[in-house]
Amino acid sequence: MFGFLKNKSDPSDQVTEQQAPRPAWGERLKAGLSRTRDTLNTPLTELFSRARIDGELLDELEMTLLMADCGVEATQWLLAELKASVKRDKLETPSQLSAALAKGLETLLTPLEKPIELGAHQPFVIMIAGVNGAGKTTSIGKLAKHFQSQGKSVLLAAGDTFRAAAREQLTAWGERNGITVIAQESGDPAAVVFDAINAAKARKIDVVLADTAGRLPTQLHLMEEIAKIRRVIQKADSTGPHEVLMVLDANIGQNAVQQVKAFDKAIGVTGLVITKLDGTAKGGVLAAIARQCPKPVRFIGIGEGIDDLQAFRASEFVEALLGPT
Ligand SMILES: Nc1nc2c(ncn2[C@@H]2O[C@H](COP(=O)(O)OP(=O)(O)O)[C@@H](O)[C@H]2O)c(=O)[nH]1
Ligand SMILES: [Mg+2]
Repeated sequence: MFGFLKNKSDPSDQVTEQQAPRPAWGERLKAGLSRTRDTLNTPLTELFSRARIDGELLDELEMTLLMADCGVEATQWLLAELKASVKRDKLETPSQLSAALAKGLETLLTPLEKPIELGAHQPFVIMIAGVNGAGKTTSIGKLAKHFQSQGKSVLLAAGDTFRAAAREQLTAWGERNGITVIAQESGDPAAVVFDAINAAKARKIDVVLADTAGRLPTQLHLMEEIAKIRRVIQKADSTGPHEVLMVLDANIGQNAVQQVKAFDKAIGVTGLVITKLDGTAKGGVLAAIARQCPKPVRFIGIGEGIDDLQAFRASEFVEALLGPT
């Protein structure tokens, strides 16, 4: 259930790891986004091969964008851009619209492209939040490796104190990868995170990644608990947390907007990780986020492997979604 965090005695993992080198990120992104890509491209190919641009074509284009979970607001925005572009650039054939759509989507998504910048603080404290199963713990493992590869030292706070198994798994994984994991038998996640920040200060660690248990925005006591974790981080380091990273499973589509708003209200979300873009047809949710709850998309996840999480780049994303095969 944990992908690379799985118990290493599972031989299937090791076999795949030792096989032929994996394709480059761009290729894997395209493959990962294939379900959203198909949802868009099958109708778009037909639309863009028509003889002329008319109202019917634009209506069908609208439906197609909605099917990929772009949401009403982003879809209206994209259509308005396209209509303006038809006039301004004197587009005549539907095939010319194709490039205009890609350009519009890139314009929409580019403001979300704001990579995380460490360095201003040491330790740089990153608090992770989200609902159960969104991919928080897995993403923490991937992020730890990502920061290590940039020469940063990393410490993990096992702040999901609800599941003992999760804590043990994280600790074992940390040991194998030379990453300190601060965990406690006690049930108080705020105390774990407080200890972790102090340990990181004492050891001059660059980045603290604080895991938290999953919770729904409707579980008010749990939302209050996570707000408390944030306050305790601030007590341990008055400049922190330096990033409040919300992890979202792309499969929830439009629900992402309400979730981001609710977590933002409770803990002040500063960045997003969108996981499981592989295997969902709802990749358009990034467009909805761009219009309805714009927060920097720091990373996107396209699989369970340790290197299946990378920084979000709008042009690369649009190319993988709408570019030639
Ligand atoms: N396909 C796919 N699975 C993922 C991705 N990220 C996480 N997962 C899987 O989602 C499941 C839940 O992840 P976990 O990190 O335990 O979620 P948490 O409850 O938020 O900590 C695990 O099986 C992960 O391997 C992703 O980008 N793609
Ligand atoms: Mg977890």
